[in-house]
Amino acid sequence: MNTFADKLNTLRNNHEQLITRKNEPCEGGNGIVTRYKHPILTAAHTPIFWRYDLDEKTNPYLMERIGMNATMNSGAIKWNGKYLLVVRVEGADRKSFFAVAESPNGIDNFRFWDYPVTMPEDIVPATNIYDMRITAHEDGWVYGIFCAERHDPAAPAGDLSSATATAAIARTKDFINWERLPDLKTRSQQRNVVLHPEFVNGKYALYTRPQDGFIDAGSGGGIGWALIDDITHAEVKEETIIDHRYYHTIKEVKNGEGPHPIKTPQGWLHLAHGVRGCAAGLRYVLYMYMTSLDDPTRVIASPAGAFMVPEGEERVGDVSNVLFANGWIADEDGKVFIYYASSDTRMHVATSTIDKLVDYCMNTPQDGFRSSASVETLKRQIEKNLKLMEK
Ligand code: M1P
Repeated sequence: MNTFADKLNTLRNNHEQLITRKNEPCEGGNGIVTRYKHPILTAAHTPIFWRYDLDEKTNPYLMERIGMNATMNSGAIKWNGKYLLVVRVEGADRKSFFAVAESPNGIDNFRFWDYPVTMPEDIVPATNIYDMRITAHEDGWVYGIFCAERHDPAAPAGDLSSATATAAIARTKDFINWERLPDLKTRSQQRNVVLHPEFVNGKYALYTRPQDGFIDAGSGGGIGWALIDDITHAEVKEETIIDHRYYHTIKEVKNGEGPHPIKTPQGWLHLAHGVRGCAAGLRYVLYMYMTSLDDPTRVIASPAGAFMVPEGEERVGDVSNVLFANGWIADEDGKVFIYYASSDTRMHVATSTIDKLVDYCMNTPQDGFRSSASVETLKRQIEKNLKLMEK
């Protein structure tokens, strides 16, 4: 019979093997991004000392005491030479919290810091917090904007599902100590709110996602933009929709900004998610667009369709058919690490370069919004290629 010490040893060895496993690029693909063979973070990557009471006296069977369910939707930043993810960890109790995991190379060997983030509360405590977007702002602070979910105070008695989504704001200089600022004041509910890294006209600028209800974007229209006078008492007074939703597209039902855009000489490069409804439920895919450096509210490139969709095992999980990204890192050499979650369950990385992503945005045909327009676009490419192939 295995002793407690034997079992613990096996647990530790298996865990260490998992988190130090080398990741490998997948062959093939569409030339725009390279996916990797293994997820970079799963619930099983969380430290053993989070999940197990390691004291034989109080846990003689060495059973898990605090289950972890998922590691998903993570903010990302390069910090002191390391690739840092602020991971949305979801416990077996369905509560999400933030925990930092770091890797020396951005594609494997992600290891969680010992303690999760202790996030101070706003005046009205939130039930659930998730999906942090990280922005190292030019004011010198690193901001984390995330969703704070609370039970809807207007819900009729017995309705234990209706909730409200609010953008919560915190800032840090070390990812350990966080200063919580008051939640964003807005007319509508908000999720997927992201801080632009630079001042615009001397003000903080936010990408927003106005929504009619907790789930329903409704009249929200798409990804919005708002200038904020004072980030320590942030209020959206005016909101302009900059990236609209359209009928019969991948963002027909909802969309939302991913991480903050990357500045390139050709414009701001954006990663976002788009949602459509189908018989299988909501389908979440990633898409890209670009905005002008002179006027970040002006869209200058809008490639049609999805940039990445759930593939293989990515399609299945707690909430199947979902890709969601709220973190990416652009290295100085132009390599881009895209951190995405699949099906609200696990984290992956895909790599590309700024040049390729700009090329993708600028040279992928736009949506013509009708089948006949798509056929005309396709015919133009075929005609050009056939002429080339004749030569
Ligand atoms: O379950 C899929 C996603 O649903 C929500 O996305 P959105 O804000 O676009 O509605 C969020 O709850 C997100 O966390 C989740 O991954």
